[in-house]
Amino acid sequence: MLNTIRLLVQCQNKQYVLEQIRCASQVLPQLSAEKYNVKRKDFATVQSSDVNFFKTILGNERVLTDDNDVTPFNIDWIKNCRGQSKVVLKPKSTQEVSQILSYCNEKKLAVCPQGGNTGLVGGSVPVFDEVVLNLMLMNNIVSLDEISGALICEAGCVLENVDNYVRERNLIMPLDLGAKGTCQVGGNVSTNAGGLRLLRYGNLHGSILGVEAVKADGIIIDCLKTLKKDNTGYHLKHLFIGSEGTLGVVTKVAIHCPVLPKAVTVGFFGVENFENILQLYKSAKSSLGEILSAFEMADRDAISSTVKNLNLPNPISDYPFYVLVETHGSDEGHDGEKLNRFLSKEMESGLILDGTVTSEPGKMQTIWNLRENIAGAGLRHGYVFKYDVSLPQKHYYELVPKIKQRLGDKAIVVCGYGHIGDGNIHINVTVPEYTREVAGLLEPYVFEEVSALQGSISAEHGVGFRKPHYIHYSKDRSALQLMHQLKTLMDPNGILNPYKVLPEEC
Ligand code: FAD
Ligand code: 2HG
Ligand code: ZN
Repeated sequence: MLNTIRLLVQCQNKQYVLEQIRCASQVLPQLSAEKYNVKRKDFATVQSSDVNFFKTILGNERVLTDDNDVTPFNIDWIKNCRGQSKVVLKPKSTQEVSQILSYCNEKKLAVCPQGGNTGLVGGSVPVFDEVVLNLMLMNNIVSLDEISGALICEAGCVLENVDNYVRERNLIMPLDLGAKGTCQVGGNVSTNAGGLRLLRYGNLHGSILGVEAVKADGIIIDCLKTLKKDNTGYHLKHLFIGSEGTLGVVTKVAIHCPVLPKAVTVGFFGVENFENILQLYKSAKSSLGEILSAFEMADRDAISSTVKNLNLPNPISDYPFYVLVETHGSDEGHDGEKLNRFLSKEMESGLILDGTVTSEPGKMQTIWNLRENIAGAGLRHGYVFKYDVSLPQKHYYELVPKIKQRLGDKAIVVCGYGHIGDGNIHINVTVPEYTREVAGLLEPYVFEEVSALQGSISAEHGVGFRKPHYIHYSKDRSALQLMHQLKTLMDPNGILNPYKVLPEEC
């Protein structure tokens, strides 16, 4: 039997296109429930009467039940997880979300909130037959205050679309990530997404001014303020930022947009060893100061496999490590000069072996394309084990050679790259296909090592379905107990994104 799966594929020109891929059913990812041996919780099963009720709210068009239509919503971006949902709902308003949740809560039907489905920890797809609540049609921009930079938009707005909208008004979104063409602002908020410029613009707990969300029982929580300062009681918006759809469905977001930089410059450098990257980072902070907007690193294997697998150009030749530096400032001549001076100084010192600096949009794009496509390039080998961890910077790269040695020829590529300015490394291990043997060599080993170094087992991608049973490596029991209490308070029937984030016991 052949199934048609729609997959989102990132192209060289950085657009995401919807590619129709026909593939044999056996290449569909294994069901998450079987792969990870999960027991279904005691929720109700969707009946035809439930579907009929959903249709009375949304109409026939926005209730998907056909297998071919539902399948893409059951599979995550890295094709690691596959749920078994039979119904996808596409609300267009907060009221509709409220009606749906109130009904599901009463009937004890589990719900999986979903945005662009670019999440990397299996949180965005069901595990069993949870109702998928996809926010893609809630995609209106509500308002923009061009003086304060406060934007209000619906949760289903695609990040790149919002960014384009505010750019036309001399502002930018405070976050940027490789999935920007597909991920939604609501998904970004729900995962507390970090991304490429967190170093400069901070994380979403700082940029989000307000949130509107719907609780499991359908009650709409209106915290949609656009004020920078508002100390009237508990800062409830923070409960929804990073809670990965387990405490409520985010329906609207108020976010502070910084000013569009007049000058942007990008440098791409070859570096001899990891210690030199750390020295370079220290030097960049002092030489570039307030204009530094990104400081990213990638090792040779990350870049060479991306170049090879996706046929992308590398603007410099082959080096053990690479660093991408970006500046956002207000004076092109001044900023370019600063970055060029930094390049000359550090080429002389030997920290930089070779490099290029550019302010030409096309050339900057080529460099960013290379960096942003690392995440998807490994999928060409078959299967990728992805680890997204925070470590003290001096220990940042230690795990990569250890994992290489541990796996030997069982891995095709083991590479490290990421947001070194934030201490966040992504370790990708590519193999021809998922095997329990390699999984067993990697987990819990990676998490034990991270914990021993006082790191976090999830820096920016979240806990999702893949990490609840490892969360104790980074969260104290007292904190986990409070998380459970909050969950019980806000979602007593546990219908919102079950099997995700919270461990069964703590
Ligand atoms: P989804 O994947 O649909 O959902 C993610 C989680 O949020 C799920 O638990 C889901 O239930 C929940 N959710 C989604 N929408 C809502 C809502 N409205 N209300 C309540 N819960 C909701 N992450 C980073 O932090 N930094 C990066 O640099 C980065 N780069 C990426 C690059 C690529 C190529 C890809 C594929 C992913 C990347 N990610 C990155 C991971 C991912 O977290 C982000 O892409 C994004 O924040 C997820 O948004 P989404 O709309 O796709 O959410
Ligand atoms: C990135 O920084 C993303 O490119 C994705 O966070 C990382 O896929 C990954 O491992
Ligand atoms: Zn990242």
